[in-house]
Amino acid sequence: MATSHLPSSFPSMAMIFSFFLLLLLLENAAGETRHYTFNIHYHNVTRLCHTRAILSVNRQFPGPRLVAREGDRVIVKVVNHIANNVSIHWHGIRQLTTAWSDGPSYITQCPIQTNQSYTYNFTITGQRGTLLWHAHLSWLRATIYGPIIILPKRNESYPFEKPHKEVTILFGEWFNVDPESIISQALQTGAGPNVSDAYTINGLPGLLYNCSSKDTYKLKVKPGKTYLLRLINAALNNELFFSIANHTLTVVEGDAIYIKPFETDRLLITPGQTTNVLLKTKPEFPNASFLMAARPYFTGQGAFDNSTTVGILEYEHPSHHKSSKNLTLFQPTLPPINATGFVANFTGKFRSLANAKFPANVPKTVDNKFFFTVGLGTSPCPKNTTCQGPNNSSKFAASVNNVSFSLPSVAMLQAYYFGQSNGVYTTDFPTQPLIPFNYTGTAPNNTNVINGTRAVVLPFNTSVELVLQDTSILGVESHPLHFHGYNFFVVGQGFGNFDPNKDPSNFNLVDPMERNTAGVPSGGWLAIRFFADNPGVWFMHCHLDVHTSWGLKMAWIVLDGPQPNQKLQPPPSDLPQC
Ligand SMILES: *[C@@H]1O[C@H](CO)[C@@H](O)[C@H](O)[C@H]1NC(C)=O
Ligand SMILES: *[C@@H]1O[C@H](CO)[C@@H](O)[C@H](O)[C@H]1NC(C)=O
Ligand SMILES: *[C@@H]1O[C@H](CO)[C@@H](O)[C@H](O)[C@H]1NC(C)=O
Ligand SMILES: *[C@@H]1O[C@H](CO)[C@@H](O)[C@H](O)[C@H]1NC(C)=O
Ligand SMILES: *[C@@H]1O[C@H](CO)[C@@H](O)[C@H](O)[C@H]1NC(C)=O
Ligand SMILES: *[C@@H]1O[C@H](CO)[C@@H](O)[C@H](O)[C@H]1NC(C)=O
Ligand SMILES: *[C@@H]1O[C@H](CO)[C@@H](O)[C@H](O)[C@H]1NC(C)=O
Ligand SMILES: *[C@@H]1O[C@H](CO)[C@@H](O)[C@H](O)[C@H]1NC(C)=O
Ligand SMILES: *[C@@H]1O[C@H](CO)[C@@H](O)[C@H](O)[C@H]1NC(C)=O
Ligand SMILES: *[C@@H]1O[C@H](CO)[C@@H](O)[C@H](O)[C@H]1NC(C)=O
Ligand SMILES: *[C@@H]1O[C@H](CO)[C@@H](O)[C@H](O)[C@H]1NC(C)=O
Ligand SMILES: *[C@@H]1O[C@H](CO)[C@@H](O)[C@H](O)[C@H]1NC(C)=O
Ligand SMILES: [Cu+2]
Repeated sequence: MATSHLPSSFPSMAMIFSFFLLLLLLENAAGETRHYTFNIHYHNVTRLCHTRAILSVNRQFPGPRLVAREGDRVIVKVVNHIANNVSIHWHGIRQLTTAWSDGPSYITQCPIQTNQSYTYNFTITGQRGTLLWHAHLSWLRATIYGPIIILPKRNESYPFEKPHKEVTILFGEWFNVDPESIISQALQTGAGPNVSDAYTINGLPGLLYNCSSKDTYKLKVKPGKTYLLRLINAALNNELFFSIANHTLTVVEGDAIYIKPFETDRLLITPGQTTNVLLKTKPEFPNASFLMAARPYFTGQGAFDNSTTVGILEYEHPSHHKSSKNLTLFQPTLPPINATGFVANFTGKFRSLANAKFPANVPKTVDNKFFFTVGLGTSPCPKNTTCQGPNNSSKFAASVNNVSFSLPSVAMLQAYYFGQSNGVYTTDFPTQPLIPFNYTGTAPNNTNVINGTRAVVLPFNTSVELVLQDTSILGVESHPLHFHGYNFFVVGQGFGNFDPNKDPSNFNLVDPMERNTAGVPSGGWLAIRFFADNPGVWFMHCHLDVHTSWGLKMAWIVLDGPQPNQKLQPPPSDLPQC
């Protein structure tokens, strides 16, 4: 549907006028259609004095902004000009009845092969704020990512001060070598993969790295204004702390959900999460510039990229200031690398608005209860090969309820829709651990996972409670879990083992945070609730890609509802085949 405009010399015949007015109103309610083309190309990029032919969209790095209003239809034609298979995920978009456009390879679609294309087609319903898009096959999202900006409907405003300007800040991870070779080698040897060489802000590592001073992101601001920063963590394997020296931030939104605003000078953002913050600049031009910095929150055992990316918050100096060249540069203080207490406090501050306009539709009763352990484990080393995983005799693996998920060779959604699941997946995913143990105590002797492509089936519109429990099998670790096709409510979190008798009485069923990605606390648990109101096959996985590669992923199958608008739509004609 194209946008139409009423000409100023429109005839005054009342009937025709009201007819067109009605059309216009209907169109506003239904939204506009936004067309994009994403061409995936090789693109030479130099960072840290290393030039690499990265994979990117439209030869932009980070990729293009996808901008729409709530209620709009978005149509993105993705054309693959590279040797790899690829697919794109619109991370956080609900995809109500349009699971075919969700994007994870071998879950909702076969990948788009070389020289082929696929047109994603979805509407944005009941969401506004910041999200991201990224490749969803192997580690391709290391360079194939970009922002999704969903503006409020026309004539609607933000539930907070109108910003002077809006700025997108994407965090990423830069590798001097091809990330695909890193993960394929790691899966071969069973070892932990090599870590990244830098973190980036809008693709730029910043001046703390060698050979990088020119590649520093600069945000120029005016004094006495309010800026809306749309923060997006597109890093592959790391949760990040972020802070701007001498400035307090007001958090107003997370994962495209407005929240009760709160102030903080430091924040945490996990891969897959987005956070909108208001930055109020100082009332007068300061004789100083300020660094913004991001570096990891890390709770695991192995190696990690312990470096810091910085950008500069620079006040545009008024004419009577001759130069800003010699200004003092202030640095922010970030929490310690393993500041789990800070993280728990910080995540606890997020509360839904839960008002009449933006209600928190939390299930008060539960139809389906699940208890899933998440964490690392091992796979045995194949006969006559040597492995470099745990004890140098096994391979790293990861699992949910000890099932390490293997991707099928055809898309699960197609297999489901056409009734051909036989040999593709089974529906016997365990609803609780098969062998209970002290999840955060001494690890069991047998750390081996089992492999499988197993799903949970949910009847339409039933309510779900899921407790995600971290395990200490190879050391406790924080896991940012991401749900496709759904937002969920974080009704509780805690440390140690979840206690089904005691903990539910403390659940927040009034104004819990609603989001698509939430951290399972290191050595703790997270309780979430949602209504299974979106039919399809939906991936759930850790958003640290190394853990996803090791199998920390599973799938939910949500059945159709009785009404036509509660059923999975038929597949588009250009759906890629395997
Ligand atoms: C990228 O760099 C390589 C090696 O320098 C060169 O052969 C190739 O033509 C470049 N590709 C593009 C798209 O510029
Ligand atoms: C997108 O989907 C809508 C609803 O199914 C359909 O009417 C429209 O033709 C589709 N557009 C494209 C370009 O596929
Ligand atoms: C910035 O913060 C530092 C440390 O708290 C303080 O010493 C300095 O005066 C502040 N500078 C400005 C311009 O606010
Ligand atoms: C990470 O780097 C900082 C310096 O930037 C250092 O103080 C800290 O000990 C390092 N932590 C680890 C775990 O390597
Ligand atoms: C910057 O400071 C240095 C030393 O304080 C001085 O020599 C130089 O002239 C200054 N430059 C500018 C542009 O003010
Ligand atoms: C964080 O790391 C420090 C230094 O390695 C250690 O002393 C401390 O116990 C750790 N804190 C937590 C909460 O794990
Ligand atoms: C977390 O919050 C509690 C209660 O407000 C406080 O006592 C504790 O010091 C905080 N911990 C950290 C690490 O900030
Ligand atoms: C493994 O190695 C042994 C001894 O070198 C050999 O006898 C056996 O055939 C090998 N097995 C496989 C599966 O390659
Ligand atoms: C589990 O292990 C932890 C840590 O060793 C211990 O404190 C706790 O008491 C154990 N819980 C149970 C139920 O055995
Ligand atoms: C685990 O291994 C330890 C040390 O080898 C042994 O003492 C213990 O009995 C084993 N536990 C089980 C449950 O097999
Ligand atoms: C599970 O899959 C991994 C990776 O594909 C493989 O190395 C391992 O041998 C498999 N384990 C079993 C028990 O089949
Ligand atoms: C691309 O995907 C197809 C379909 O799953 C598969 O047969 C093929 O091997 C893949 N190609 C590459 C280069 O991975
Ligand atoms: Cu994880």
